[in-house]
Amino acid sequence: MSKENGYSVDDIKVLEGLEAVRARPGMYIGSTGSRGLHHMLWEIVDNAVDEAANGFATEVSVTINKDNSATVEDNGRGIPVGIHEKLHVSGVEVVYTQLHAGGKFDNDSYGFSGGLHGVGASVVNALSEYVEVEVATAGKLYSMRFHSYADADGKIHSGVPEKPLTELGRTRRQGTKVTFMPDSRVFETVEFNSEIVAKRLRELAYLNKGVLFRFTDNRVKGDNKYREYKYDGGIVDFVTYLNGDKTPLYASPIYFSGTRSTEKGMIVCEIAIQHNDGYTESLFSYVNNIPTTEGGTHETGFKSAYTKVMNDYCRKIGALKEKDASLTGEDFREGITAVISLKMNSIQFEGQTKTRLGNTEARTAVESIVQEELMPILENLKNAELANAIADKALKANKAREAARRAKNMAREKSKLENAPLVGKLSSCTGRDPEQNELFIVEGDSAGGSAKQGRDRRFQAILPLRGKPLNVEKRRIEQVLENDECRSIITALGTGIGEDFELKNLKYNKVIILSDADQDGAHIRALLLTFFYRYTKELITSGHVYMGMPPLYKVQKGSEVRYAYDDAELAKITKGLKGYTLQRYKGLGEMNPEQLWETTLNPENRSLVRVNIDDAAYVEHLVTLLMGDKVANRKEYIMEHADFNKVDTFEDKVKID
Ligand code: 28G
Repeated sequence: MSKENGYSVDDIKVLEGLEAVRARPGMYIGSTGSRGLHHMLWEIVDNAVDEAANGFATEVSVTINKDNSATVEDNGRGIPVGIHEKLHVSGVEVVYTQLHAGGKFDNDSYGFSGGLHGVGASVVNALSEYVEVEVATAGKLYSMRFHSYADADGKIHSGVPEKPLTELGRTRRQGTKVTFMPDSRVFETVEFNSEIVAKRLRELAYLNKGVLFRFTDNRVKGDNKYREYKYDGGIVDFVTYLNGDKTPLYASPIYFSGTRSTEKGMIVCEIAIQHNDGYTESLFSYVNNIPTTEGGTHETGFKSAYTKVMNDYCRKIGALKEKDASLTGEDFREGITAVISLKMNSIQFEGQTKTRLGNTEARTAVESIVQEELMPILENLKNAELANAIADKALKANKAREAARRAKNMAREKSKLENAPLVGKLSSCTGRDPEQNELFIVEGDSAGGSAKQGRDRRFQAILPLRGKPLNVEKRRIEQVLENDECRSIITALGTGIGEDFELKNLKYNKVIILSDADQDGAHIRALLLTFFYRYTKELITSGHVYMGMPPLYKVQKGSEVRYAYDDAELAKITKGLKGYTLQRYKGLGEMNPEQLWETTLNPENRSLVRVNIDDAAYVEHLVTLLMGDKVANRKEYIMEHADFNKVDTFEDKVKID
């Protein structure tokens, strides 16, 4: 291959580099599952977004093609087509074959708008069956193709140029277009999920104001295949959207930004804030467009400076008197919806999922930007209404908490809870190994009864729920603790909730929600997930929460019984089958204990869906949509998604068992 296309010397090293990616894909893209597959797409999209962030492109288009390959296009300058001085190959080839030092998942330097793009392109090339790159620049169109193939010995050569960059002719376009086919020898799945792609593109559109993102899914027929996202208000629009189903306390979000130069380079910070009349804190932070779900120094900096500025303001307007104690950060963040977006160099990620920012210079920079920018906004007479609404809300929050006394009460309440005998609801299992044990939270007493009889009591515990669990969205923690259904869940889990949550005390490896496949069941599921999301988030992020999938149909012919979990499966089972009876299950209660065991409880046959918070912003939105004030919205949503089992709201559609 080297001789054939005139490549030899320099390339050998390059190819070895790409083969290292093949050998350990996880190091470079995190995993070879659905996440890793999508990461490939994000790598290419990032390059296009960088080009836009640098001010050279205004549009980024993503297309999922019929054959599951993906095409990304931008209208930027185009990857350089000139010959590289030292490597003697085109810029395109350099970008797609030179492995940047270290993998993204084992080192900590991500670029920031400053020309680092191309970092992940070679990784994508290494893990693709083929990559086609088209560059339109200075009136000319160029193209180049790379492929991965197995040689006679079965050895795989990755990301090999088929021939050098070729000039195809004249064009009036400008920019870069890349099509790649993820290699099915690498990935467990090669099917892109259009909801995941759409969500991410929408998020990128909010984070990169004014850039038009187009998304086409050519696997879909009809008018559903095309969407576009463009937000001229950037993160202000993002906050408005997040508050969309809530009642904001003032008309439009507060927005400010600033830059600080540090020893390690520039830090650019943008912040948008708007309070609503609820009690929860929704803070979403990003660094270089990457969500920092676990927070970090930038969030710490924001919180401390925000609390200080707000207290100063309250004193200035006399809402706090000299003798009054300052309000806490939590008081000021009750009902807050805020987005923080940072751009900086050499970012360091820490934490369990490597989504916490570690750079200390980010804390100082954000603190100083908030201190400098926020006070003038509050003091501007045009904003008096807004500033007073925030002060008022915090004072109320503080009062409601009744500071020390409430804290004491709560401590007492909690220890009561921990020692509370179980009031006959939970049927615990006999095994004492949390690793093996499973907790089923079952809708309704009758299904609960069947589950109790049908389960394997050695490792399966059953907690039946009477009626609907509390909607925790609109409650303070004290009320949650007073609610019987919530209390029995908390007691059963053993972890505690909120700030006291301790994953190591979890008594069950799997917490499985079992509800009917109808609207009521969907509602109960949403209520429970909201509860877990608000008070035991780590339970979800660490992958312990599942949804049980009861079958929808029973097909019986003579003594042979088969179960179908969806319509497709039913069609498969009944194809060519004659003289059978079909029963549609309307609820779990219709199954007897044996059937329930066989279809829903038995790890050998059942199918579980793991609940996963991939996109906290989206879940937040959805939880609000389903739980918040605006009942009309909620109805609409549920009606639209009558097939709630399949809505990928919280779940990754992975079959676990
Ligand atoms: C469509 C799919 C994804 C891209 C560019 C533009 C330039 C570039 C890309 O340069 C080499 C290394 C660091 C500067 C830069 C063009 C400067 C001048 C570019 C993309 C040179 C990479 N003219 N557009 N890479 N850098 N779009 N979209 O990949 O020093 S990648």
